[in-house]
Amino acid sequence: MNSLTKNIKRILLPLLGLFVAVGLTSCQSSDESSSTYKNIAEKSFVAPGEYDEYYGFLSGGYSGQLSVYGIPSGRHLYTIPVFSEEPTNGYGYSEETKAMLNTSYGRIPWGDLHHPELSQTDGKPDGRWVFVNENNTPRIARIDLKTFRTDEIIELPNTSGNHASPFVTANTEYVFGHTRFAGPIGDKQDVPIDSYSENFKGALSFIKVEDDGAMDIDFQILVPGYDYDLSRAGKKASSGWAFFSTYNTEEANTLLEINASKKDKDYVLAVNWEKAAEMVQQGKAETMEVEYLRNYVDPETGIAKSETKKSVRILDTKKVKGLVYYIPTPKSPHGLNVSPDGELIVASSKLDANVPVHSFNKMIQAIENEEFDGEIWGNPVLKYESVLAGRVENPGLGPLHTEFDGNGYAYTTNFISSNVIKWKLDDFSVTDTADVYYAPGHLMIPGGDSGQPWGKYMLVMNKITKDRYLPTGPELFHSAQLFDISGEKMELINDFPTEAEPHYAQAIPADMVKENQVRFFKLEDNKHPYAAKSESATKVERDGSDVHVYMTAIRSHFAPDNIEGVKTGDTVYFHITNLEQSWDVPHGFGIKGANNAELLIMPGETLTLKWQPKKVGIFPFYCTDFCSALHQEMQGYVRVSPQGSDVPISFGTGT
Ligand code: K7E
Ligand code: CUA
Repeated sequence: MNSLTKNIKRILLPLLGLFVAVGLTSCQSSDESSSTYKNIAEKSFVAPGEYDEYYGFLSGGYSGQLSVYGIPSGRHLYTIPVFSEEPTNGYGYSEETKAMLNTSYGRIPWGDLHHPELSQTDGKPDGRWVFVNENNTPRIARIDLKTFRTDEIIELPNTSGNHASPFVTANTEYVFGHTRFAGPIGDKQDVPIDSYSENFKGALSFIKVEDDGAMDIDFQILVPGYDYDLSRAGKKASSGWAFFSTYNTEEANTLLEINASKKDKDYVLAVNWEKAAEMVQQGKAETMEVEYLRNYVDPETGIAKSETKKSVRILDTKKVKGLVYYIPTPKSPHGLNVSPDGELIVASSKLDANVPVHSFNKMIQAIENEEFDGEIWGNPVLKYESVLAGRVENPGLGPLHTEFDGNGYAYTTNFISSNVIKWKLDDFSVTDTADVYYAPGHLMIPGGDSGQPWGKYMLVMNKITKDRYLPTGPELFHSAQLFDISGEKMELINDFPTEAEPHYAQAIPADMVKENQVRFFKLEDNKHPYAAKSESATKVERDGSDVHVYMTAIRSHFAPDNIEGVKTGDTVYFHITNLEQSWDVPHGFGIKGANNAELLIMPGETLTLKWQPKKVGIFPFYCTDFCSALHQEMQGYVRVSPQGSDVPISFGTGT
């Protein structure tokens, strides 16, 4: 072997070794990735017939509804109608539910739902209710988790765009919300838009929640006309306080994309709600005349009612001091989150390079030591450096929302850089970054905004789905991506489309809700005034041009199923009682030409469909829910005669 050959060997052999090594590595990595996928599949797979670990409640955004998903499977379990009519079960169409959508602006069939928030006891989600906000025509709804039904909707006066809402205090003493769009408050409503700085204000609403869930506005706090974006209650050390992010402290009324981004800092507004409640108790609030509606389901009859409220108690922070403090916070913060121990207040400054984290203790000290930096309406602006606990440096671009895992870490979404960072609460260092597809808004860890997170899963809700699922034309659902966060690294384990646009979500261990589920309503408890609790109680009664049909449904017929004597110009009310007394036997009711929807009637329940026949003829009705082998036989006829006809009312089965 000559020296040349030796030299070639010397060079080539290691190279060959390198190739082999590279080959092996790539081989290994493909083994690794397939085993990774197997792991992932195991982590989110819920076998047929098995139940998910968590109920996830995802806002439906502009659908106005709340979607229920199983976590970790991503299975869509149900959609709870809240602010929008729902043809699936006749919510908003039946006479029993129509009033839920009443407002002081008239009846509104649609809403924009952003934030679900579970009720809490001792700072921990308790599984009683979930509250949701309506962003457009300001309302807060309460959903009962025994029935997954909307039981109450309250309107917020002096509010436009109820976005910083609906967050609860540690024992659900209050659910609160804040106006996003400032506006004139009080008698003087007809003002020039450019008189913003003079006339526009903001109002925070504190809504008292009774033990049975009933809500009413206890008081409002008047503050300057900024845009209030998000909020959370304090907890533990900081309970008694609530914190709100603001933008547009420039008080611009046009082209906000430029004009509301001018100032170096906006504020986090710290509100001592406990003190405010005391002051209201001491009679220090003024009473303002307003008009707002409270809609609620009468627990006896199951029929929704509206009541009009005429006044609200106001604490004006121009006059009442010691309730609010302004914490300077860089660049139009969006998300506002409080750590599980109540000490850290994270405001995601969406236009800043860092995420500022404020300290509650430092805030209290700064108040005591009067470390102030000016005032607003006579209320102190605290020194930024005096309150700042630290910064998450270079978190990514466009930080929006943060949640906590209860194990010393926080997770923040970056809208622009399409990722989530995991960072340490003790030194604000970033320990992991995970890409998401694509622009994330909120993220959710079960209990992750409460005093006691269940830090196993994290759901990230993204704005742009693009190539994640089969295309559905120009319009796409948004995506939710589930991560396992039990290890050091965030691991993507599931990916599923969501209804409309989920903003925020909440989740709770399934056992805390599952056992309390109502499976059917007891017929003996049915106090509906038009219930027919047996076939012998069925009848048809005329009252002027109103015709009331007391009808029953049971597998597999309606009684009565032949009705005559109805005339054009009549208003017919079909009051249908489902006589079944076992789980999962709903009956449906649809009639040709009805201008509303079907009814889906649960066992033991009575629901009413209003029908105004406009044409003469024979109108079939039928059960819309495949309830039994003879479901197709579950049908009947109404004969409609001309207005002046003398066909008498008659009804029956099998005459
Ligand atoms: Cu960030 Cu309305 Cu809470 Cu959407 S909001 S993301
Ligand atoms: Cu009853 Cu189908």
